[in-house]
Amino acid sequence: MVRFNEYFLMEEKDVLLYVKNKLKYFKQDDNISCKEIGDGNINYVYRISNGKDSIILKQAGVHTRSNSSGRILDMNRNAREAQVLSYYGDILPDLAPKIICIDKVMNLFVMEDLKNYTILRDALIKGQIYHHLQEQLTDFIVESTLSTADFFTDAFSKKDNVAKYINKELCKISEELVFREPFFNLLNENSFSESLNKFVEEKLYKNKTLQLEAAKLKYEFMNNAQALIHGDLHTGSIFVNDDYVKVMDCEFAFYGPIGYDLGTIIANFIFAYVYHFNVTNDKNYTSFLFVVIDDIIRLFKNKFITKFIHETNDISVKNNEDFIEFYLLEVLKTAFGICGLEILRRTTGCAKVKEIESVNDKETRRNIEYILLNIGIECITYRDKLAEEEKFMKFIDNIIQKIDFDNI
Ligand code: SR1
Ligand code: MG
Repeated sequence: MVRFNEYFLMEEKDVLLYVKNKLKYFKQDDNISCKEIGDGNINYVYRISNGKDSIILKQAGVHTRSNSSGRILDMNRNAREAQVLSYYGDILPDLAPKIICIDKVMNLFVMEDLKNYTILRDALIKGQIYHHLQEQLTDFIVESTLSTADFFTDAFSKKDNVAKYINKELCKISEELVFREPFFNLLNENSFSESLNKFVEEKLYKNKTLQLEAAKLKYEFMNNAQALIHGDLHTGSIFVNDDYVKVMDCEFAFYGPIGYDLGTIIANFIFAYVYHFNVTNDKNYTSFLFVVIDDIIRLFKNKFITKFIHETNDISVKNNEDFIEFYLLEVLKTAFGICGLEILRRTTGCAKVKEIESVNDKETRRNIEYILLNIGIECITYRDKLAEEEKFMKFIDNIIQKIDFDNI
């Protein structure tokens, strides 16, 4: 009999045995079924159900699931992800799934099944309206990051945690896919509409000025161990229903710049915005997204300042408004730069988004890509200015309005 005391990559039948004999979550005589439901690039995700109740099991494989580059990844990433999710659950119980078990031998964890939730990316593509997105997402980013940062934790535990959450392989993926590939295509996995070849060649592959800015942002990503960040906070990592968002998929978590999470989420709302602008042309929905994105930035700033004022006890910075303003500004500069990079890498690179991939009409898809590339470049270029100003979405609309498709 398999005892699950030595790691192997499970199939559905093994997961059934694991849940029956090892986890003992369901009653012995329950008729349970198991289905692999993962659509991510990295891990294997199973739903196990007795027809009434169900749970989710996530197991790490030795390799990534997708990409011809076939990376070998550290197996500890599974336990690290479960620990980060547990941390999210401790500080924000409504905004993270409950962890049921962590198995460091089988490199898996089991969590609650968010049955009546939808993936946020799919919900936004369908044009669903939720009124809690901006409040809950900013609660999540501000609370989950700042609570682990300097001035909020004691000096020893911050440094111990920086070491504990070192995440070499997953950070390397981001260093390559987010910061390098849009400009150098070393993996030769970039793809986009053919008519954009000249534009990408000139504005990305040969653009030394933009490459310098991307290098500065990469350096910040590699060296600024500011706080525990999610590291891949896109709308496919978030579940949603009428009451809550639930943040998942934090295998990329490590101590990095806070602006990385904020910038990634803004970029992924921009994908939905540009998609609706070009595909459904639903003005009501683009207005909704316009407000959500500007609110995310506004609420992030307010909550960040409030938490800093009320919750730090470090005499060096407490009540020092100039310092708080300086810190927030640095976070925002990074966020707008990362927003631009996330847009560029998902438009040109191997890890695409449904807002582009699902568009079959060639001209519409080309237009979406062209708009996104322009937005990405401008966000990186003008990130310092954007950090100081309000009205980010007005800036985005100006870019869209200026675009001349005849110039491609
Ligand atoms: C090889 S992994 C590709 C991408 O999928 C993940 O969700 C991350 O965004 C990563 O960059
Ligand atoms: Mg993921």
